[in-house]
Amino acid sequence: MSYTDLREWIQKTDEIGELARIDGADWDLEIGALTEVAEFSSPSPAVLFDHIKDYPVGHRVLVGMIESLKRAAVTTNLPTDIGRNDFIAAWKERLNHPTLIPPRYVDSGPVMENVFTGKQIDVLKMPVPRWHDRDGGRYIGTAHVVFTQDPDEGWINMGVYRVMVHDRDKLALYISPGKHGRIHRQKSFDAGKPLKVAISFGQDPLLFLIASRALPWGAQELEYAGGIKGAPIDVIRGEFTGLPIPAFAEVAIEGEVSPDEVKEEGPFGEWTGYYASGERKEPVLKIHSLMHRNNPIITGAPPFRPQAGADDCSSLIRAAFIWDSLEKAGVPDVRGVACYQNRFFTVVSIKQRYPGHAKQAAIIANQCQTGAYLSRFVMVVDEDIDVADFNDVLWAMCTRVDPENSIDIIRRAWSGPLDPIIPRAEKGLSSRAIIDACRPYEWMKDFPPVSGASKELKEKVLAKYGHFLKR
Ligand SMILES: Cc1cc2nc3c(=O)[nH]c(=O)nc-3n(C[C@H](O)[C@H](O)[C@H](O)COP(=O)(O)O)c2cc1C
Ligand SMILES: [Mn+2]
Repeated sequence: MSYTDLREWIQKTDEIGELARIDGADWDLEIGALTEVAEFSSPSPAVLFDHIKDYPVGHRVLVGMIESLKRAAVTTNLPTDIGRNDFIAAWKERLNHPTLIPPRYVDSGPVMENVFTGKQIDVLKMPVPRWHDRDGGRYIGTAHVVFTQDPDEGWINMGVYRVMVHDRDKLALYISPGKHGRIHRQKSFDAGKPLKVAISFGQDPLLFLIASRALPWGAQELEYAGGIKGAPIDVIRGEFTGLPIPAFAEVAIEGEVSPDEVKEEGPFGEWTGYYASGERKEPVLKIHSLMHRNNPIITGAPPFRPQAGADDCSSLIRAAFIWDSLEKAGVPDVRGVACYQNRFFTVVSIKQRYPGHAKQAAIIANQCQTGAYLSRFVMVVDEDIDVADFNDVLWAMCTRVDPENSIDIIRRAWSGPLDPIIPRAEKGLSSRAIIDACRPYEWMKDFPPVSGASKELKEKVLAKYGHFLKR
């Protein structure tokens, strides 16, 4: 096990030279803007904010936890020198043969160093940032973990669903339709009951990472996290909810979401790069108890416009999930998967084995649990295309696609209020383009040969004449 809690994780990140510290920033927009700048710089460090305006020294905010492959490796118990393809392969292997270790319930933990109930509760005693200038409030939950229990089936889910502060003991919890927490909420409301929730707002980055993945319905994400860590996750049992709360969490609350009280949530700068879901009335989360460590650290991952590249940790893990789903659905000879622009554009390469192979891969990649929500384009390419090289991908699209024949549309698929292309009144469904950018199966043997010198010839001429190219 590489580290125990967030504080040890920060130390490790510092040791590998990937931690920046910024003192003096304002919780109001400055932390958000600095986070955006750090995220789009290369290399992109994790940033620990301290001496935050209006707050006691030591009340901190940490962002950029898994923005580099090295930090993602530290977090997910993989070697720090791992490369892109090995990282995907390791995750694919984990999904194929998951190790599940149930959490260990303990009586107490650092999270209980300070416990508040009733009138003593005030979440704004912590430096909760206002991340983007049009945000409808301060968001305490962007890199947190929301625990809920299925009222009928009993299993416990972890999800990342954004949390806005209404006031000192009231929060807004926004869960998109179709997410597990939303189905738990619906089941509770249908039974005329509030939804009990426990939320940690600063915790081992692994828990955040696992909570934000689309594991199958019924899968207990805490057990997956334990499996990856190689040790059970220590949790206390929430007194009010009975739900697990990570014992080493920095900040946590217990509370309930009631069907009877609603209040405006949003707008929020979202991962699409827009404030698309605007402001809606959402059920209010009333806090029953607030607990935090001394000098608490809030973890943050505010969304910004998606990055073009396919090499951020989240895209690599998404690729591994989609690849795993393709294999589990029996699609043979998948050679690569890459995700661009977050959920919007997925590329799969296959070695075409039979007519229809490409279409089958495309539809499963687009409609498996990880691929289905709010995606836009899925493209299938032949095995000679490097899915991680966007030039290669574009070249395949421009030369092996006959738009009239190679593009299909899936209509009325899973989307939601965050989708910028759907008018506000109609949120919920969107279409997908399936692009078959493989050489047409029927005549692929006659497809024009690819031009360009062979690798061997290039190596040979470089060895002989390469010095002429150097300046
Ligand atoms: C930083 C971050 C913020 C997220 N915010 C939300 C959100 O506000 N609402 C939501 O429904 N999903 C949000 N998600 C996506 C869910 O966490 C993700 O779909 C996850 O699979 C949900 O868990 P579930 O599959 O157990 O429902 C967010 C993900 C990340 C990484
Ligand atoms: Mn889940």
